[in-house]
Amino acid sequence: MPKPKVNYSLYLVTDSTPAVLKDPSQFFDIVEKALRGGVTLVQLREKTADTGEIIGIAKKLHKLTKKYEVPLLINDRVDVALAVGCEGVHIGQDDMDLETARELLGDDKIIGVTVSNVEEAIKACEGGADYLGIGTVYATPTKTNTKSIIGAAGVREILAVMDSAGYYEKVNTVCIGGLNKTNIPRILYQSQHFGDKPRVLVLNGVAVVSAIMSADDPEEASKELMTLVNSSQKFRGSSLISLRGDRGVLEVVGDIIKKVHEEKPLTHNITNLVVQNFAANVALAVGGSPIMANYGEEAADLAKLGGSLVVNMGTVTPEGLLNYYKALQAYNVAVQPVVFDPVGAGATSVRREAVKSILANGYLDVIKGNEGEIKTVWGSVEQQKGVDSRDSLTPEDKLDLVVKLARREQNVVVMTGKTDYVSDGYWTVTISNGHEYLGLVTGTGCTLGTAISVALAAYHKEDKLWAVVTAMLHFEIAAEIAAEREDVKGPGTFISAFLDELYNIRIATVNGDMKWLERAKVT
Ligand code: 3NM
Ligand code: MG
Repeated sequence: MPKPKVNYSLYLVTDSTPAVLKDPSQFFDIVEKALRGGVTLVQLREKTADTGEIIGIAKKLHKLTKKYEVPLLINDRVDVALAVGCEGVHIGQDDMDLETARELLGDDKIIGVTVSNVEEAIKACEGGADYLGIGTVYATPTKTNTKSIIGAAGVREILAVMDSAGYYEKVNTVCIGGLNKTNIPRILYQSQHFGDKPRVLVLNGVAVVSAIMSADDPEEASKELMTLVNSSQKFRGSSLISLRGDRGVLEVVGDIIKKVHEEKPLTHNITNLVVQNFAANVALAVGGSPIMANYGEEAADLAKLGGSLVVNMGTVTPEGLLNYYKALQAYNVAVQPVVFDPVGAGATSVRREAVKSILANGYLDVIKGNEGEIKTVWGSVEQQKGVDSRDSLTPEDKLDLVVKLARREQNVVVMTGKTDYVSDGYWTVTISNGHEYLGLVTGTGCTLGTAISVALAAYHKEDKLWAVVTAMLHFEIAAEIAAEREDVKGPGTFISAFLDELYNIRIATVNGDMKWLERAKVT
């Protein structure tokens, strides 16, 4: 019999201890709901029951998993797997050794091995493991005797070494430990390893216990997790940008603005009270449809409307933070883009902590900030003066920082300043447009985030980087044209002229007039 083909995307590991499974009578019901919700692999992990009892449970479970054509593996107990005739086993470092397990089970069974470091990983690969369960990624109450918490960096290191040793293509990988809908997008992005070759190494899936076993609705929970797994591995950086220098690429700017104009995409802003009105006006002028809704509970409904989210922490509060998390998760689940504006990130310890928890709570498609803010998001501890920007890095260092951060976060990072630096971790763009009046009017940085979110809503599936660059050119060139107008005498008259020119650029572009783009100072 050939080895069953396994889809490792969403791997349910069962647990019937009271801390995880509130009502033991629900055990099979929960697993069946999870199967209906789309889990692709099931492991029976039963650490306390007697052998006879485990075999009984395993037989019943195998009937169920077969109905959904999902393989069943048994934790640790090769004897139980043999008695039941299921598809394989999962063994920990303290369980039966791989060689013996393989001898007993034969080549047509699946054997997975728990590994938490490079040595264990290579040993398991050499021993013929079918997949590695890499963990413990994050601390979890489900397993308290974990050896080490390895985080995304630990997973990445294992993938890298598997690749150099020639096992990346042969042995599958899932990660485990503390995973749930708040961190699955993040771990899947961050565990990616960029090889020297233009290739990204990724996990085959994620394994969870409590995120499904303890869920109020295991079917819905499984569906959500599956959506996150499927949507989280698609970011491969910009494709269009490789044509840079070619006029054809600048034409894409026109396409994106036209698409915005036609679709009028929703931009949901959770933003600070200083800029709400101005940001809504900018969104309208560039062709978006703004909703300034700060209550996180509304996000699940709004996220289904195909728009984007701006999380702007300009006036952060404890309650506000919870709203950010809720909204962020809702947009991640709906696979709609999120722009994070870490306003004043380095100004206070509260904001520095807020940045960390926002990063840990979901995937951010774009992070936009000034130099100080981007440094803080990267993790540099440096006191920022209020929300103002400070220029201290050299252009090379700025570029280096946005590339590093974009690689770490697997997203697009924008560092604004007199020259703006943009990167998706592969490609970089610098933009030197704009006008000093932008610095004399409150909220222009924040509203740039909103403008980006509009272009992103329309074009994130095609090319996130280019959507961001388009919004920035539109925004900054409008500022230049406005500032040069004769009726503009200073920051006050600038505001209304700026809104006019945002609108004028859009209408001109829709009518095929792209003269404004000749001002683009892009490298
Ligand atoms: N193995 P939850 S962590 C079964 O690190 C198991 O090898 C781990 O539970 C390992 O998804 C773990 O509820 C428990 O955090 C994972
Ligand atoms: Mg384990």
